[in-house]
Amino acid sequence: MSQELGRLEDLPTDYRAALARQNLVPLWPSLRALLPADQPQPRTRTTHWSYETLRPLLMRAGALTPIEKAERRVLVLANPGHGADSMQASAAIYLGMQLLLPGEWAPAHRHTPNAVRMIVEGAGAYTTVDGQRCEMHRGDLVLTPTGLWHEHGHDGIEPVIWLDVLDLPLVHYMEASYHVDGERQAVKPPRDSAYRRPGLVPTPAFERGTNACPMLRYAWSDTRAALEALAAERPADEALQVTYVNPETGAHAQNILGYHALMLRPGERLALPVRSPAAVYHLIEGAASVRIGATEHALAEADTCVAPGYTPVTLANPSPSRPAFFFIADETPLHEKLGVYEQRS
Ligand code: GTQ
Repeated sequence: MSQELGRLEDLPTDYRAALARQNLVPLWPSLRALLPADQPQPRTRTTHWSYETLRPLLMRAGALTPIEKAERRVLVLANPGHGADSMQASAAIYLGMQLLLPGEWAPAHRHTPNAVRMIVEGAGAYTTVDGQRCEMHRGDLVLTPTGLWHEHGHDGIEPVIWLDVLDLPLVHYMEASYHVDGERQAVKPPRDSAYRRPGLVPTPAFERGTNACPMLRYAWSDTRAALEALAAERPADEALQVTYVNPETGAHAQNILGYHALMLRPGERLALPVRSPAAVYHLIEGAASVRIGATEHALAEADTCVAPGYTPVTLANPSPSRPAFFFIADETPLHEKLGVYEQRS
């Protein structure tokens, strides 16, 4: 049992004032909050954003605010545990739902935080990343890694909506977040085709490349096919998950946040191990329930929820006939690099 420690109020006011004048703070009144017993006390709260509720509000933003006045027309999914102003889904994860209307253009910029987009609905939009034109189809994952120019365009006839996932809260906390505006990019010929043949990487001059971001677009048709293939081959008690990796290194596709796709067979229930990183569950296809700690959330297609770290999560697919597909974003690479990654079950 840990000892009750002295409180700030126990100290004489003149002493507290003298400390404050010298920019000094006593540790002991805050020690337990800084280092809670046995496990962290996350500010991140389990939160569920319903797409059905969010979508009309985002469409209204389309009518209220022209793209020129927004640059990026985004409604941020702000976790109430962190407060609306901090624009955080978790300690390290930012989530935003972005709308681009036909003919609109979100101008080129680059910034220090890494971003990915998970396309939710619509067709005809594209993101140009470092001169590479990445088409956006539902379920595709498009990477805009740190420092690379990116802009969004739309040649189609219906609204396009995607989920932005950024490591912005962490990069901002580190006082390393900034952006630079740029000119419209010239589109260059594709240079990632070789990486689309699994098990092969280009080795010009008989050496492995050092291409930090060899793949910028992961097509949903490929990801879904990979999961279906796993489902056909693996025993029924094996979880069906793939991780988006850098094909040069096999490491996570980005340095800070990890990205995965998970399939639940019809009727499947999957209890995930309790782990230190917070995680975001976005339902690409089907229906599912997500139990996070003591609360259960019924997710419809395109719904998104976040679970704090150190919290048990159980996913279930209530449908007897249809599979369910999740996109998962988590803080695993960050926890691993920092040496604080933990799994408890
Ligand atoms: O599309 O470049 O949700 O720069 C937040 C910041 C999207 C983007 C966001 C961004 C973008």
